[in-house]
Amino acid sequence: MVDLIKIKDNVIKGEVDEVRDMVKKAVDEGQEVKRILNEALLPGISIVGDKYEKGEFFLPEMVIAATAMREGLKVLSPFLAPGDIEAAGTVVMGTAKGDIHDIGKSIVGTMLEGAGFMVTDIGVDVDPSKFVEAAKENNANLIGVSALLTTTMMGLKDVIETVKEAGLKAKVMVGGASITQEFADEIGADGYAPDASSAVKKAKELVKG
Ligand code: B1M
Repeated sequence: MVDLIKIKDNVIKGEVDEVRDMVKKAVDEGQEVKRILNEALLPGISIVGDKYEKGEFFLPEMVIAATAMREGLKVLSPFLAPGDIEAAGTVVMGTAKGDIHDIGKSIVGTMLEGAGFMVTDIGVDVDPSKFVEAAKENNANLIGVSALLTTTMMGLKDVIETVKEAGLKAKVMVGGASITQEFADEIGADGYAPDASSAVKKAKELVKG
């Protein structure tokens, strides 16, 4: 059996091929996909963040670890989103302007797909007007915005205001490492979730009305 701790260590070391191959093997062995995500990939990238904060890691290490994490995630994605369920709602997901972090946003998007939502991912560093355009194009009833930097948090408020100004009925859900319920309330978001599974719960609540 593939040791999940070894996968976690390989994320930290940025061993891209090792992570992809070990995750594949773990899936093939029948290890639970959510455990691979929650006990190997997520703690791995979280330790990388801690090391970066302490000055033990620098940007290149963070980039390569994120690449390794994404490779692992690619293997898990089809299992997180079986995609054979009737649409529960239509969501446009993106990361706020000035912010290029996309791992959390992608996990949330994938989990929403897994729960039956139609998800359009509009990427990272997204201008508020793009959220509105995409929501109109896709007739979305939910807009999801992620932000990880203290410098991009206020971008969430810009999205909310732009959506209101455009007269859209779509609800706005926010999340990301630096976001709290208190902040979400302060900027007038319709919903906030601290992680991917609560994001699914919150999204279901929001689209119900
Ligand atoms: Co960046 N970075 N980074 N980084 N990075 C953080 C966020 C940081 C906390 C690291 C640290 O100092 N400890 C710090 C921010 C400090 C702050 O502002 N408070 C930081 C910094 C400073 C920076 C740069 C400024 C570094 C520099 O250039 N000097 C730079 C900024 C670039 C930019 O965006 N303009 C930068 C760059 C990068 C990389 C490119 C190297 C890479 C990103 C690669 C990529 O995404 N493709 C990176 C990474 C990997 C991180 C850390 C290590 C990990 C982020 C991550 O993917 N976490 C991060 C440290 C940390 O968070 N511990 C850090 C895993 C992911 C699953 O979690 O995104 O929180 P998260 O998503 C969760 C929940 O938050 C929630 O569900 C997800 C799943 O549970 N969620 C939602 C997320 N979105 C949601 C939306 C919802 C609901 C829930 O509704 C819509």
